[in-house]
Amino acid sequence: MTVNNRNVTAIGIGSAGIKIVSLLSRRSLLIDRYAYVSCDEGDFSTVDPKDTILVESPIDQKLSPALVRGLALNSAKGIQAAVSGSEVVFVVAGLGGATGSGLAPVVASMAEQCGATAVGVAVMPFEFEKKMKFYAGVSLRRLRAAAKGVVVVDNDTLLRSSPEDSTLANLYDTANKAVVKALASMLSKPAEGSKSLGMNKLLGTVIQEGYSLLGVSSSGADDKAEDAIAGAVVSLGKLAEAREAGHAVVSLNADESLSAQEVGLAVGRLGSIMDSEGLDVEYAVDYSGSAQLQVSLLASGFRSTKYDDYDPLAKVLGNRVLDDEMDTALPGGLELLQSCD
Ligand SMILES: Nc1nc2c(ncn2[C@@H]2O[C@H](COP(=O)(O)OP(=O)(O)OP(=O)(O)O)[C@@H](O)[C@H]2O)c(=O)[nH]1
Ligand SMILES: [Mg+2]
Repeated sequence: MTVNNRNVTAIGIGSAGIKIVSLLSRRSLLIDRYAYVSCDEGDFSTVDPKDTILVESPIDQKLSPALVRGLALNSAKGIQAAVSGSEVVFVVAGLGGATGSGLAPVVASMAEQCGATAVGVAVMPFEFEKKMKFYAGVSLRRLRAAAKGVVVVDNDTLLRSSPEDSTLANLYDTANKAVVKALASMLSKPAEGSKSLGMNKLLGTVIQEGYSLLGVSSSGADDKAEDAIAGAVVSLGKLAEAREAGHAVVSLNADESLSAQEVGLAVGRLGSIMDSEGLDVEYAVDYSGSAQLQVSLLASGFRSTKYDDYDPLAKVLGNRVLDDEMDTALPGGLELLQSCD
């Protein structure tokens, strides 16, 4: 039986996407099936081999997102089989490398062609990964065009301390824990004593005009609900104008020391903290945490973000493109090549 009667699939793509989805798969969430796609077999070391799809790539060529997009056509059948029958497909990737940036938009559009609602989860590079920004920006634009909605997660906003005193592996590890905690809190199954969000409210927030951004924060202060919510707003404020948000979901993970009244007041004040009058807010509370309250804030409706600058070509060209997409240049589109059974 599927949870929520939705038949939900999560697909991890590339090194970061696979790590994040494999961590999610160990939790009990509103996700029925998991799959993993990459050009690099090494990415599959922690997942069940039957859930993997290897996109074969030539050994003598440096991969680029464009090359990977082309190579994905050879794996179309496998990708379609992974998404077929799904009502919702979450496509999770770190953007900025070749594999995730190339494959995420293709997998999202294949999922849509197979009748699913595709929702991207795009992890954006750390500020110091400057070389990754251009591919990340271009891929985010493509992913937003291919999927119904995209949750953008910024690696920098996931860290509590500065990156200077840590190895890259540690940074990724910390960021993964934070993003998995946030996504799991929003995709949790209904449980006794907690207030879960449910797929409809989550998708209702993500599938809106403009960008959807995920911010996280925590607090152990006396007024921890308001303190942590304000902290999450500050983290989103580094990416976009908080006041542009029209919809938001907040999930709080704490222990029994968090009072219902405190939650009600803090959530009720979110609109004024974000300076967004009429902000539509949904929330979830889970008491399985600790005295240190963790808040995840997903807000949508942002017209522009810092990522617009990652892809300067898009600003110059507006809606025009330099060259047709291979798939749109075909007389009947991509469907002519492979149909979804
Ligand atoms: N949060 C998090 N981000 C990661 C991790 N690994 C890489 N990233 C980020 O994700 C983006 C893409 O990196 P990768 O996932 O390594 O790239 P890939 O998709 O495997 O592509 P190639 O290996 O270049 O073919 C980069 O901007 C990194 O900042 C990870 O484990 N966790
Ligand atoms: Mg990789």
